[in-house]
Order: sequence, then C-alpha cells, then structure tokens
Amino acid sequence: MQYHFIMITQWALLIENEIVNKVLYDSIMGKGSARKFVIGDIHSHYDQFMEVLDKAGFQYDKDMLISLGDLVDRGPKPIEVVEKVMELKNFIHILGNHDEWCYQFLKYNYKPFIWTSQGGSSTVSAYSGRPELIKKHRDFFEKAKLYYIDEESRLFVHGGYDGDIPFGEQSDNKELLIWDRSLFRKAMEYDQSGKTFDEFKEIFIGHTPTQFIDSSTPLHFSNLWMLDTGVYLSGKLTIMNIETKEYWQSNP
Ligand SMILES: [Mn+2]
Repeated sequence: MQYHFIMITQWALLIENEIVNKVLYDSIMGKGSARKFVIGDIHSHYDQFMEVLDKAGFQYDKDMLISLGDLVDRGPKPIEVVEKVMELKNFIHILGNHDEWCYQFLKYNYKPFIWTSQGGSSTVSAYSGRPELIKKHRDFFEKAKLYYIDEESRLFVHGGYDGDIPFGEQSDNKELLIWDRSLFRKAMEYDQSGKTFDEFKEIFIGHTPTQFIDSSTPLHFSNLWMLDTGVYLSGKLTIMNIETKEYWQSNP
C-alpha cells in the first residue's frame, strides 16, 4: 500500500516536472499557444513579408495566417511570396483582384493591359521561362476563397460588399467581393452614427490602401478593420493579431 503511494507520488512529481519543463522551455523559446494573424496586401514584397512575420514572432508550425488577398503584382518577388505561403501549415488565402488577374494569366496566358499597366508586368516577367511554377501556382490560386468567416463570426474579404444587402445574397459575387470600395465608406458613416455591421462580429478588408485616408496604420471604422497599409506606396506592410489587435509593420 505504502509502496503504491510512493509510486503514485513519484509519477505525480514526474508529470509535474514535465509540465514545468514545458512551460519553462516555451517561455525561453518564446513559444505559446497558436495565434491567428491577418495580413494586408503583400503585393510581391517578399522582404517586407519576412520582416513582419519575424517581428510578430510568427510560429510556422502552429500559428494561422489569413491573407486578405493581392499576394502578387506591384513588387519584385511574386514567386517568392507564393512559395512561402504554400509552406505555411495554417494559411488561408482570400482572393484579391490582382490574384484573380494572376490566375487568369497562369491559366490562359491572358495579359490584359488593365493588369500589366497596374503592376502585372512584373509578375509576367517573374514567371517567364518557368513553366513548372506556372502549373504549380495556377493550382494554388485556384484554391483561393472568395471570403472566410471564422468560428467567432468574423468576416475576411478582399474588397468588401454592399452593406445595405444581406451578405448571403452576394457571397458568390466574385467581382463585387474582390473590387468593392463601398463597404469602407459605409463603415466610416456607421462610425459617425454609432452603427455596426450586425451580421458579423468584425470585418477585415484589404484592397483599399489606408493612404487613401491619409494613414499608414490599420484603420478601424465601426466594426470594420482596413489592413492594406499600401506597402507599394509606403513601404509598410501590416500583420495583425486578430484577437488582441496588436500589429507589426515593415520599415519603409
Ligand atoms: Mn486589391
């Protein structure tokens, strides 16, 4: 009986030591439980992308990253950006209008002037002579989501939608979701009158650089967050912790 008691006590101590050691190890290594991050339009700015992942202490093996779209165009390293996000274990890609253009190019070699003149030409050159990547990345872009709603009823979408109509009635309208610039204007009005978009706890959008509203930091109007801090205009790419709203930016 006494022997069993000693055995159990030793087991308990062993288990306790294991837990203490894990906590110590995690605090020394800076590891914690999985976190969720959202990032604005990366636009082929791979170096800034690496910089903000590092600043945020992003844990590649367990944290989640949601991209609000426009991974490519307007910058020098579209391929590096796409290859990197493909490596991430928990990654959600929301389709941006530039991602859609890039997809049309990778799939049909379609190169409309409206795209090449707005940052697409750097993407065309990057893929030139790389047929194996064209096929691989075409499959990647094909899987992008038009929007994502998480378990806490937060909506992530590239451009926006018509705030006067229930979201469910327009959730398959690709052109609207990737191009809209009306939702942030409505959010600014709502902010003045104390209203919120009641269908969602929060809404996160990219697409419209905060520079349009004279800011280089994320903007919060009503229950909507604008995360595109226009890295191609300001040098500032932004990643945000979805829960705490703490954010990190690249150096211009
Ligand atoms: Mn966009």
